[in-house]
Amino acid sequence: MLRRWSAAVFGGVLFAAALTGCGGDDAGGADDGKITMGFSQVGAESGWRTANTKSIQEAAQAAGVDLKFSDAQQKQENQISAIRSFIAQKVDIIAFSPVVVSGWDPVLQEAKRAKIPVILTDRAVDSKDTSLYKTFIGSDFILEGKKAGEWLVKEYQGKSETVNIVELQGTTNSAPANERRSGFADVIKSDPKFKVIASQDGDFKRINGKEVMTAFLRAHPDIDVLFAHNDDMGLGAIEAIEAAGKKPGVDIKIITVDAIKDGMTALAANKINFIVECSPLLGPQLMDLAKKVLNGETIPTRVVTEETTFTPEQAKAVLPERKY
Ligand code: GYE
Repeated sequence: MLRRWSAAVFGGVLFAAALTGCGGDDAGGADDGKITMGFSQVGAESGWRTANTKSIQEAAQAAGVDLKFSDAQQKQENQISAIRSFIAQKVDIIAFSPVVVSGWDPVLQEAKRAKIPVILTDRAVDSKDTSLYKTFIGSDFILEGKKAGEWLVKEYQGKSETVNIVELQGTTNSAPANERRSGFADVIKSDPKFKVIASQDGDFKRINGKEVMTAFLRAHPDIDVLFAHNDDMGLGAIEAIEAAGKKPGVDIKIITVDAIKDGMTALAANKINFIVECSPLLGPQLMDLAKKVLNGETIPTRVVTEETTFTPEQAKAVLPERKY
């Protein structure tokens, strides 16, 4: 806990000096000069999430930040109670990755009243009042969806037959599911040959990807393309496709998002055709911005992660050095 006020007695005179611009009056927590950050993570639903958690924990340690980490198991109510508990503990700063976009205003107002600054990481909220958080660090999910769509348009250039697409969506009402879906739809609508014949929630999990794809395959014998909102759902779908006696990447072309090691391995093996990168390594930037906020420095209200895309050849080239 950082002390907001420090009192010192010099020659019988009492001075009170403001040390930092950090929020929250001092109470509870040790006066060890350390920043205390409460972090509410979405869960452990995917390889991306595991890498993101590791990045945040390692960066906190490297930055000397005392991290109170809480896993919400993909439930908004767990995130809300974690944030309330961080407020009660009078942490210096709260960071969280909101599982869904809506329903955050009341708890964010509570943090604001307690003068505890909030940073959004990875996923956005739909709050109209942007004074409820200091900044939002993470990817441009619309752009990711567009990149997926652009690859498809190029892949089927010059062909006129209908392209039947199925979509495995991330968690319903989460920023990445909403935005990857709309970015993709925006690009493919330019050509009526592209038809999304089924689109369903797979909750960003491998097991759900397998289940939903199994149902898709039963209902639609003529699937040409799968767009999965993350690698894990795509990897689950590959199992379903193989179980149905089809060749992933050949009979059904597959596009995914994230570029975690398992996804890149499947890409290099030509079971996935294209991956749009989404970087989970947000920890160092988060710690840096948290320090700046607590020092009263002005920071950008949006920090966008830089990302690329991968073909099978590119995956082969980078796989040996891929850390996550
Ligand atoms: O793509 C997915 C994870 O919010 C960007 O969440 C993140 C997404 C990521 O479960 O794998």
